[in-house]
Amino acid sequence: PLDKTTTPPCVFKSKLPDIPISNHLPLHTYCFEHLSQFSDRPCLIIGSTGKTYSFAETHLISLKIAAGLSNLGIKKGDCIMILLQNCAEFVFSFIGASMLGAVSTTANPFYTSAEVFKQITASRAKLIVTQSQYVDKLKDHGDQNYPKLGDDFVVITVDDPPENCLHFSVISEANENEIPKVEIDPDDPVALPFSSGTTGLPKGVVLTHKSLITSVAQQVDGDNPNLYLKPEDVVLCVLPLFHIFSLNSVLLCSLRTGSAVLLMQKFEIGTLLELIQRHKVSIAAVVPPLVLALAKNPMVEKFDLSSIRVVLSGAAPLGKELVEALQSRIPQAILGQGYGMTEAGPVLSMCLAFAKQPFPTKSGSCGTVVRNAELKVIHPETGCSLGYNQPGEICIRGFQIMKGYLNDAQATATTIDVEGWLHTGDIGYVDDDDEVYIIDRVKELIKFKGFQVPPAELEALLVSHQSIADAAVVPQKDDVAGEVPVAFVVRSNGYELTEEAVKEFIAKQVVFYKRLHKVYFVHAIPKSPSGKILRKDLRAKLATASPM
Ligand code: 4UV
Repeated sequence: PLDKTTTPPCVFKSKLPDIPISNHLPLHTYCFEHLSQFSDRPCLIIGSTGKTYSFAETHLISLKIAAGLSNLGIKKGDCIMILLQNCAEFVFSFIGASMLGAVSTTANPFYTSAEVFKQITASRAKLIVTQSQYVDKLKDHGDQNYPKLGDDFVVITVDDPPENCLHFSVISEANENEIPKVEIDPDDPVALPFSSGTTGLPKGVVLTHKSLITSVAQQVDGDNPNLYLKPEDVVLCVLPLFHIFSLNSVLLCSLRTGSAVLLMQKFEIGTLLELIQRHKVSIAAVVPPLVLALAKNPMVEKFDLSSIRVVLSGAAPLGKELVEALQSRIPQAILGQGYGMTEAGPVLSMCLAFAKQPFPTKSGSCGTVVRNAELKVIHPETGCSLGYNQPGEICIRGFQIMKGYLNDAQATATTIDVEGWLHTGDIGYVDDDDEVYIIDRVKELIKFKGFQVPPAELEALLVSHQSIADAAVVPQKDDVAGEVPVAFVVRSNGYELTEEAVKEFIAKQVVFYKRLHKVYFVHAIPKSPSGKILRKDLRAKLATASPM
């Protein structure tokens, strides 16, 4: 290996030139900067009803929300939680909070009560926007340590409010002229998604106005945008907005470019195909399991998908064969990938075939590093920067990356080094054509259909069981989900414990995609001298026929 101290880093850049980026603005001002050019065009289309909100309406309702949130005592710097499936109220709440200088933390409404409370506690959310069916999860059920509905946070529901909750109209019908004047600094936080990053438990990822504007601009701004979106485009929003992929690359990018966002609450293949055909969806942001469905499901043949011009897949590795299978069904479309990580703001690289003046690209690549950013690949052990075609850990630098983890200076310092490089925990390389390929992950993270499954969270739950002495959770390859979590468990002496009992113990406490798919009982968990679980050894064991 090269000597890090004497070798200058090999830095990869986009093939697109850097551009000036208006990242001194507040996020909402930037997103709606060109509003007057398309104010009457559709901004949000509700898939289930066909109801449409124009850009002017979306902007006005968001202003009202800002005033309404302020009336309820939300101030600059406060945090609200959005606990919703995709819907117009999600968008209004996020933008409204931004207009007040407040921060939105987004969470999966399918989370268990314990999972939601961890995030409410960590983010200190003062107000939660949700649906009545999830309100039960927001009750403390006798746990003294939990923040209290009513005392510590207000709950607003988008449908009929249960007892002690308010209806969304309380904020959406406020007077937009009553928004207090706020000064927003580009370095103020605006979004707080949670991610476990390279190690440990989920942590709040502080994304500022500057970071999100930079990321959106890297994708859709400039004379030759990397991701060319037009006001005539209809962008599919079936991926959940509580995840940064959909929030950033679907919603915020579309608001900026004047494209319509077609909101779908959940994925169901028949409904999806019908909506693509009816609304002439032109841009589809997807994850690999959705590519699988579109490529293989026989129903696809019955629908007209000729409107699709771009399919952007991300959040997990996408196989070449799958790309070819889908390409044969939608020959007119450009299929490519984006590579993102919540902490990276999130986009690191994007397919250059999506550009206004496209570049030739190869299937299997995750695109080229976005403009106005630097990417390097380092040797995982020595930290030396590597050249073309040499695999190593991918690092990224630029104004788009997170400010840091919320209240966790130590985790921040291990992820962003003193020179400002964010270390992804992904292993990949850059080929001769500047295309990025991800081939492995050195971090703990497991990805089930693109959803994060943090092993540390499941391990903590496992060892809280009285019959479990030690445990480790690692990914196992799966054809449909990509990866599924499986556990190695050491029973406490003298206790009978079945695989079913362990699975059930976990299933009760976590959202569906964190459930264990297999439990292997072992005598000890392999650890390094410093006590770190040797995950590589366990993954290697899994790859053999009998992991025991
Ligand atoms: O933190 P996270 O859940 O974040 C994401 C974000 C993904 C994207 C993708 C395209 C976009 O345009 C966008 O805005 C956001 O997934 O998980 C981060 C980890 O997921 C893996 C990789 O291990 C990241 O560190 N991952 C993400 N994209 C890809 C991927 C990909 N295209 N190929 C392989 N792995």
